[in-house]
Amino acid sequence: MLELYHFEPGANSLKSMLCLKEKGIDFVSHYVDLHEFEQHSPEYVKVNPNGQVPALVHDGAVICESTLINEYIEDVFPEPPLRPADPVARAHMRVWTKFVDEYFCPALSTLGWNRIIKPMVEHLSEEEFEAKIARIPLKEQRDKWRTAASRSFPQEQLDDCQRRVEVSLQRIEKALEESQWIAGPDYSLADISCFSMMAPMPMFNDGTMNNEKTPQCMDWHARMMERPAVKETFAMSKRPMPVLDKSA
Ligand SMILES: N[C@@H](CCC(=O)N[C@@H](CS)C(=O)NCC(=O)O)C(=O)O
Repeated sequence: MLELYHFEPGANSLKSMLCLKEKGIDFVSHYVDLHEFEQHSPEYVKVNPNGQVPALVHDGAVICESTLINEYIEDVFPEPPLRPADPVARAHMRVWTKFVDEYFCPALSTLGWNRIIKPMVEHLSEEEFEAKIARIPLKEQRDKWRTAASRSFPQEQLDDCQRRVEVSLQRIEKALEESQWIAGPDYSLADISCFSMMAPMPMFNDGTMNNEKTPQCMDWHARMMERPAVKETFAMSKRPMPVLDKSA
């Protein structure tokens, strides 16, 4: 049996949901509501000791880390292939997924947290907030929650994150000028990783991703949105997109 613990089809949850859907694999969906802090519940921390989504459980074996979940899914369910067969092309594809995990996603995440977390926690009393923080297993995450809740990321750090997002988009734009999909002629886990970060970006309307600045990304995004697996994954959404506070 295959079970996926995930939140909305966005970011790292989207990455693994999309991989399963592309392969047509049935899975038991466990919705972990980040707005209710369910990822930090003692029951969920037993599944993923980092207190983060997604997590895959296959016949009792737990796999964490979205990119590694996708590699595992590909190993166990190789059809249809989402990795190039050629070892060099496969290595290049993995450079993309590593780039997303280490460079693109952390920058985007800091910008997102700066906007989203404060409205999520401001109804809590100080005691309630502290009780939520105390359940977070990783110190780094406790620190990030506190900083985001008080919107105290230094402006310099936010500017640098925005710069990194733009560098990421330019790099993806260039790749798409050279081939139909991000890691070459075939659709792969590289497209899934990048799209998981970029899916809502055209809607932000903040000048980062649009027809003038990133036409290839926009064309690729439209092609992604037409994929049946993408449509099925978004149909699993339970909440409307959070309203972004553009002033933050
Ligand atoms: N490296 C991890 C990152 C997972 C991650 O950051 N998940 C976010 C959602 S996209 C999360 O659970 N955030 C809630 C929290 O940290 O409290 C992966 O790729 O799976």
